[in-house]
Amino acid sequence: MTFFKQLSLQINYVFKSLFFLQYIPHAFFYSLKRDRLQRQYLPDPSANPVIQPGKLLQAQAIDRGAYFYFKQAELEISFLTADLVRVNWFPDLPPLPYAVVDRNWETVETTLSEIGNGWAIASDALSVTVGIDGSLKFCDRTGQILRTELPPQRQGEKWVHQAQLRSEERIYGLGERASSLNLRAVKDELQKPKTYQMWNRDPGGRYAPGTDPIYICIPVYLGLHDRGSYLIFYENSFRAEFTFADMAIANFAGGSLRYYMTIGEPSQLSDRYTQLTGRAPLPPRWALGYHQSRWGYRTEANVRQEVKAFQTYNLPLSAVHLDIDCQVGHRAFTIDPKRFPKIDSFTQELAETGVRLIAINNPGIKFSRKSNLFLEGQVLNGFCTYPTGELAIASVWAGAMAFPDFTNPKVRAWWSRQYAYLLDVGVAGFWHDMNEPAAFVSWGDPSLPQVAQHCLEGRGGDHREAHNVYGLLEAEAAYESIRQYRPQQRPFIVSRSGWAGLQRYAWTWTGDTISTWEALRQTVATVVGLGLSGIPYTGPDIGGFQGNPSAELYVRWFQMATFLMFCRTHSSTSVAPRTPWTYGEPYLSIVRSFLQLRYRLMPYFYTLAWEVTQKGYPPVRPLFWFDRRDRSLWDIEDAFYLGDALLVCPVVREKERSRSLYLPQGYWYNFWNDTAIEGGKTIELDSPLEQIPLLVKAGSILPMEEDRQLILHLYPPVKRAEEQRGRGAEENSYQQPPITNYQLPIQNSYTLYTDAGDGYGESRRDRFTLTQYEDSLELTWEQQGNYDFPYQSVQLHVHGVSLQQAWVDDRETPVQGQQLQCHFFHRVRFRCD
Ligand code: NBV
Repeated sequence: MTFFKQLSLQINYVFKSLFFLQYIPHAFFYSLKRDRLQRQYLPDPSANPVIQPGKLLQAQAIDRGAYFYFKQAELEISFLTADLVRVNWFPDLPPLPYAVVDRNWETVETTLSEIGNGWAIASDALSVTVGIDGSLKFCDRTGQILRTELPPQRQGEKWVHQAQLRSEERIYGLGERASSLNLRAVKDELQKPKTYQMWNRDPGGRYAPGTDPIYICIPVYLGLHDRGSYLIFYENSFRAEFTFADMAIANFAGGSLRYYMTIGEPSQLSDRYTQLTGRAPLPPRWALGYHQSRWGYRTEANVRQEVKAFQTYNLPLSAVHLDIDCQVGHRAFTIDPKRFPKIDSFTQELAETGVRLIAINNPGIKFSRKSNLFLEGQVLNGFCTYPTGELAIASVWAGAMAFPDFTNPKVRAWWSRQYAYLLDVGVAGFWHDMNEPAAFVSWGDPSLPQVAQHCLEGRGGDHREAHNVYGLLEAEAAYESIRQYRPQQRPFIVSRSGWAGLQRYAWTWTGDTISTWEALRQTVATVVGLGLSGIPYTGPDIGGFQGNPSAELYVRWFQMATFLMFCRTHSSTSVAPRTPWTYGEPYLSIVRSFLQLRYRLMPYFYTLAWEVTQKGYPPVRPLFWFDRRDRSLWDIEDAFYLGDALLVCPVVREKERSRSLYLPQGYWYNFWNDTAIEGGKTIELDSPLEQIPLLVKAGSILPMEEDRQLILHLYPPVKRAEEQRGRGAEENSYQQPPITNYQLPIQNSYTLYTDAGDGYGESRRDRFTLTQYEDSLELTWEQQGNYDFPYQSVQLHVHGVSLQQAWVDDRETPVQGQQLQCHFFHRVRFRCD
């Protein structure tokens, strides 16, 4: 960076810091008040005795399960499916159904039997043993114990729940964490196991690996050990703390001890969890493209210039995000008409070039009688209050703000209506920021006091319960708004905060991370952890939010984000503007090639999005996803699967030009040069600046598109014919070829999903099955659905074997090198060497 550039950045920084000074007095007095109110009104559970269930007195079979009477507690165990149980201890404060979606669960047969020292309630997949003291054991159908729980403890409103962890056990999830992927691996400064907070938090404009909590805390985790894997979700939004040492300890400030336990392979756990909390709907296809953002696009002219540069540099672009500087005095639902004078035609002009405009919104409403929104909110009685009855007012960007109470259904409906005019002028989606909710403070928790009052659907309660669902309910209001005002378009919402179920309404991004190599590495674990917590659409600010990444760091960050579902460059107002061309050559060309690859992979991305609607699998997956038995995969947090076919190994260290990876078992192809590699061992992979290692699982059919042509890349299941064995076709899932005793043929299937890319019209599923015989390959095609095939032609590209001849529906068709050009077919046979 030149001296003058640095100087101007410094000046900018000083100027911005001065701007922040205006908030200091209010933040100071607010912090005092928050603490005072909490001292005065926060219940103190330690004044109560610790109560355990006591002796089990009686058990009774009920529909789907059993009910147990203890001396000092009651317990209901209900099987929602054969492998998913709901456990509910009483007395409790029933949770509001914010996370769990209504569903008519299948009927389950259960049997209740008395055993040695308690009772067992079982389906044919899972049994729960209830000890005489209230301890529980969860076993699979073979009798393997997957989890052992101690009797719960209740103290006033508080619940403590403990389970034994096996020594090798790994724990993943808890929403969005700037932690290692295995949450148990982390120790604090005193080498004690780290305690994870369940309290959505704005870390104040920047965070680094280790910061906890951050924006999305979800009380769900996946346990993995030698005997199997399970997932537990606590339906309790109260402030809580989780620790994982010899015991897993969950400590809730209030609410219910109601939780869901499911067992099975990691994919089954995601399937069940998203059945319970809902699946992400299909996003508009454009949203899977590239997004450009910056806190600093102040005018229409700024944005126009940026979009033009994308065209000049031949870089694809799908959306531009407008940050708070597009607003009038940082107020919600505003776009300054002076600086965006023709927003209506501007959004249209952009849409003609394929670019959508996304507008930011913060939940706080300017506390002023000159603000209509404030007056409306007051008439509705719709703002959060202190226990004294006064409005809870804290400083955020627009100054003193009142906070809409999204736990009030009337407020959600009112909020929904506010999006309408922005939709009318062509804004294509919304970006929810500061919705933890965040407030400016001088010390302590940067949010509303824990004792702030909420409607909670009419039953009433305080912020300890409502805080974590605040962003979720705001997202619900926005989602409903877009569904109502634009019924032909799929909503696109990005929310910084949220809770279990956020996936039903919104995407998220990983927030204000610093621009360091460690933060880049962290992103992988954070995104994978979010995926295992049910949130499939996420990605980082490419290059980090706070800081000026070097060209190399930006390129490496970009290369990784190319393979995440949400791909967006964004940065703070106090750092140098950042775009793919900021660093000149050769970086620009590298970024361009990755962007173009992402757009070529769009059919693959889009089909993954469809798979999310069907099975709830996170598209970005940990390496143990397909093989939880291989312990070497449990701690890998610098590589990930994108779907079934691709294994992505980002480069997360400066100047690294080759990197090692423990490759999961089976056969793999190097995407860049088709070399076949056998897994089950650690390998070294080249990673020149212009590439990151990318592997394709043998047996995959990888769809790409270019100029209205569908290109199916075919990767034969195994390299050498004598090492194969027969297997059945599997829907979009790769079958691991065992290392010995192979038999031909091997079959793998891939279903490609297509539709109009937006709206709710017809769709089609094209199912391709690749079969490997001794010296030939066969590809068959079955079509389903009424949407017209959107491609003009199909190209088949065979990898890893030398293509000699091909027959399309029994007619010999010339091949060009490894490729074959065709259109519809039922069956193509390839002779290969
Ligand atoms: O709206 C400004 C920023 C935004 O750019 C960023 O992405 C958010 O995470 N916002 C936080 C508020 C201020 C952060 C210091």
